[in-house]
Amino acid sequence: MNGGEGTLSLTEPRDQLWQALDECDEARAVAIVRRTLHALHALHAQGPRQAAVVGTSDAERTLAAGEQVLLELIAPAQERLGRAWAANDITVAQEHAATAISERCVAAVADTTAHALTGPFVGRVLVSCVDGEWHALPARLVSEVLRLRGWRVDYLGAQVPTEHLVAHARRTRAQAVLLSSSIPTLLPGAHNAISSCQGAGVRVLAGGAGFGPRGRYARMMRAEWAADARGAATLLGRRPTPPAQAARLPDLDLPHLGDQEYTMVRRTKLQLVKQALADVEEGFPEMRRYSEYQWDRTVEDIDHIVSHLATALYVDDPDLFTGFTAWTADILEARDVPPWCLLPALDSLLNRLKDFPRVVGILTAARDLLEPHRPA
Ligand code: B12
Repeated sequence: MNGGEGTLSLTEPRDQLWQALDECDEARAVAIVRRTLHALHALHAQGPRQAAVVGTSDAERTLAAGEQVLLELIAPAQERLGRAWAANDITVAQEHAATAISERCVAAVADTTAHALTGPFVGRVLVSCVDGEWHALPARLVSEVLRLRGWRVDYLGAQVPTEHLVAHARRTRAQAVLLSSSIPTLLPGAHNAISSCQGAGVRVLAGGAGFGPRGRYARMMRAEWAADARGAATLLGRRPTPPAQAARLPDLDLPHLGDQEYTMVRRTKLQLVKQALADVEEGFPEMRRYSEYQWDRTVEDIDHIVSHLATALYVDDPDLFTGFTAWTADILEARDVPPWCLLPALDSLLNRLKDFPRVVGILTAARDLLEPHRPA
């Protein structure tokens, strides 16, 4: 495990943790986490170079080791889980079981480090997922790291309705709300949460993959953004930029919404999904023999396509949709479904929405990506 020069290579514990998750072995996973935490703590005690990085007291070394285990051992295991699911190497049930074990691992870090948290709180913040967001573990990791850094954290968990978030922020006089989102289709709701919190005078920091590469969409929505919990801790230590503003309508931040293309797609989503389903069925008569399960998945896929189209319009970024199309193509291919089968759904939407220039641009870019996959 010793990586030389007073550092600890986490490669081995990462592989061991992955094995334990893969075998649904909760006790072993928790033992690996505790063992790694103790090993890091012991290593941090070794020399002046380490002390310069993590602090001098035993408590500081415990907190630094805890943070490292959260972000450099448990988080990468979850990322690997995502890659394994996407590649169809594990089932949804295995992914659920592994995530539940990871939650226990996070709790073990909290228990093991609790004695080292002695000082007064630096301040109080809320950490919450946006409405509709089920990915609670990323927010949990952020919460635990901030706790280790001395913050009092109200962790609100998954899918928190905006009005309740704002009310809790007001009631607790939180210094900031940290919003987490992993999937981009929730961006319009996230924008509402950001502007509502800011309207109530509360600072907002956003994070998670849903806010786009380097937090592109968070910045559009005038939230501060950090790549991870360490970045969030650094930002919280600085004065807020930009200062909190009054609640505002979305098109103040996103003037392109004035063309109504987003509103139109959002409002007619149900009809668009229904029509696309009928068009796809016409192109693929074998769909009539689909089981109820296959049928439901197809409806879900088309619903996803329309939601991503609407979101790409919302943030005026065709890359959001092409990125989603490439991701879906990979997911389908890993399950032996040809990616070009997405084309009839895109064509149906193109046909129905041909008078909307931004829609046409977005769908055409996605079609261009899939066209080479179509059999000759
Ligand atoms: C576990 C999991 C689930 C679980 C979540 C359970 C739970 N308790 O969290 C369940 C089964 C519910 C789930 C559902 C879905 N999931 Co899922 N899921 C995952 C998985 C495997 C792990 C999530 C995780 O724990 N990540 C671990 C942390 C470390 O990663 P992180 O998100 O990058 O967070 C770090 C930073 O981004 C940052 N950060 C995060 N939030 C914040 C906030 C602030 C303020 C700051 C500063 C920083 C910050 O700090 C974190 C710690 O370092 C991911 C794969 C992945 N790569 O994340 C897929 C993944 C996120 N899921 C995905 C999908 C598609 C879905 C579903 C749509 C599937 C479906 N068809 O139903 C649904 C969506 C449900 C919903 N409405 O939210 C896709 C998203 C792809 C995309 N671009 O949209 C992913 C990437 C899988 C993949 N490989 O494709 N999922």
